[in-house]
Amino acid sequence: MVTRQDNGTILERQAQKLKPPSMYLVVLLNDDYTPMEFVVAIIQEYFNKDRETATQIMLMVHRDGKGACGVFPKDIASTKVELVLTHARKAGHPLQCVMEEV
Ligand code: NFA
Repeated sequence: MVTRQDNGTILERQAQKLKPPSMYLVVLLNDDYTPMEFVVAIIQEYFNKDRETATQIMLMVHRDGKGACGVFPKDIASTKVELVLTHARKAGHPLQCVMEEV
């Protein structure tokens, strides 16, 4: 571990070792009960998509079983998953939302 903070060469070597933060897809999973309209509204609200794009994503999840809504750094992806799940549970829907490392 490097303790000197005032040496430009040492700090530069440290910086080169830093990896960019891992990115995570936030993925919605299909189920038989959550209304399509609710899923579209969720995608618009939490993933900043317009209604047309949100509808396309919803239909992909409905057809293929899963679909990505966006890619984010870990803490933001985790927060979005929790917000979506909390919203869905409050509304009484079983919608599932997970994150996958890219
Ligand atoms: N499959 C659900 C239905 O037919 C719609 C849905 C789409 C649910 C995407 C979850 C995710 N009502």
